[in-house]
Amino acid sequence: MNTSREGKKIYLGRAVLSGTVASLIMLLVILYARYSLGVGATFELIADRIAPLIPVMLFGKIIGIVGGYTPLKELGVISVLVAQTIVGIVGGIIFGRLFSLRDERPRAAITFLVIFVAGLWLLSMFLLWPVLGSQYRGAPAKTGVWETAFTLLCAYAAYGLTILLGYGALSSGRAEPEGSGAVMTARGAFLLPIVGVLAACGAGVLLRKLFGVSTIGYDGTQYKGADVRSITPNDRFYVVTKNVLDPAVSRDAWQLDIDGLVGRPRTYRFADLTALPSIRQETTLMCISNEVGAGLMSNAVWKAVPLRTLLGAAAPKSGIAKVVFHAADSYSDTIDFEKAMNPTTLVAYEMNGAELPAHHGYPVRMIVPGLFGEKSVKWLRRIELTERDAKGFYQQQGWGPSFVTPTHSRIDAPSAGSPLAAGKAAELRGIAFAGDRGVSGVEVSTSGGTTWRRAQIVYPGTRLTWVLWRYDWRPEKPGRYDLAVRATDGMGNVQTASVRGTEPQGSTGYHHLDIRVV
Ligand SMILES: Nc1nc2c(c(=O)[nH]1)N[C@H]1C(S)=C(S)[C@@H](COP(=O)(O)O)O[C@H]1N2
Ligand SMILES: [Mo]
Repeated sequence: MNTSREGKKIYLGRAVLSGTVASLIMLLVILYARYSLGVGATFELIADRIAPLIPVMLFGKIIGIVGGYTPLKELGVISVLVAQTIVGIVGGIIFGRLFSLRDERPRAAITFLVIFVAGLWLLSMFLLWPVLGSQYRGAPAKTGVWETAFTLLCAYAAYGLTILLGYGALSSGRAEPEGSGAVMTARGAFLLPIVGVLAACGAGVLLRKLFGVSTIGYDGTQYKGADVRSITPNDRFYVVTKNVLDPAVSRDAWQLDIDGLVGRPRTYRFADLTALPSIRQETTLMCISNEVGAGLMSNAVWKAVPLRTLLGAAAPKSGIAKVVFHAADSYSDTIDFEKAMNPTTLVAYEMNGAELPAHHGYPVRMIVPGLFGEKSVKWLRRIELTERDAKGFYQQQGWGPSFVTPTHSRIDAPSAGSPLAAGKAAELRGIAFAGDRGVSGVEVSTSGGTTWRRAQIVYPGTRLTWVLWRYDWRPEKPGRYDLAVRATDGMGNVQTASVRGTEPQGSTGYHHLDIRVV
């Protein structure tokens, strides 16, 4: 009685131990392939598979609850790591149970393990199919699919082998007598924990390295405030990414495919692309998640090949509805064919005279003026022409349907915290942006919007960029003032005052600033 209960405990202990160690080995394989080859890891693939299925309003709510996009991503990674370990341990327990039932060759246990490993792999292939092509070194999706499939196979097989090792089933080929799951072979008892500790150390080292280059350090970087300049320096350009680990594309592994409904599918190496006639175009980008007054917007000069040059060379067939941009991180977005043929829609490879920084899409990204930053796909890898009404990563959540940038304006100076002196001149400054419609005027109110005065445009930019404005104000009396700003776009339409949140079509309303005059 006592011994069998004891035996059960040890059987369970052994099963959990081998399941845990095997899960660690599996993790080690996955992390190693991610770190050294840029193969998509489970925690990225699963997140990328699930994220587009979350309805936009729920997505916003979840982000609110967990305190931001970055915490949500961290939670996602941790959940997947915990879940895959639990699955691994459960596999170990079932194996152990079957193993301890037999007194000959543990055939049932081994059969189970083979089915478990193969089944998990097939299930992964099936469920993760749409994102298996992720390849963070920038290799084509076809290569990515094979690499991911092979890596997962290796990882799961390593898991299975570790379980076998843990039970000595490899060396002895013979199970121990019934009930003696209690007696662990001396070798297994000794080896398994050591293997576990080594695997844990290895996984820890890789996780730390990956954490060091993760997007947690820079995702959501804003550009705003008193020192905003007309052109945003590359290292201060706002950053938004769906990833926990951004692609680190190798120019040599990279190619750009143009396919779908075309007469002449095309593949460009980087040198082929840069050999084409290029233009420099200043364009401001803004994220759809940019709240009124926020800094998820920046302006740069992009060196690029107009997309229509590439589309023209591919001989588009008739009936094309959408052009889909696919990226190395399995991100995608779409624009109408007509917009794609607009001469200002660009395939860009330089930003402010330098090669594209890694965070901004190295080596090649889209620049789509007039529409939210979502459409300006980074780490571009494939352009697909289709007659379908294809939907992009965020579009699938239900963002949109319009992605046209509404007119935005912002007060950058003074800052809300610093009081002004009564009777003294103060300079109000800020930006205004109206997608690809240009800004024809900016007005400032120091009375919460009851009266408006014209601000001076100090940097006019172009139709595709923001403007910088200033306004000299001499507050006469001490007190609290409600400053506000509004812009008029190039079509003569005054920015709407109606307040709208970011989901699902971007925020609107006037930026107000509460200023104390003393
Ligand atoms: N491949 C890829 N492209 C992407 C994204 C992404 O996550 N992956 N994010 C998009 C979003 S939401 C925005 S707002 C812009 C931001 O570009 P930036 O980081 O260069 O400012 O990139 C877009 N392109
Ligand atoms: Mo965005």
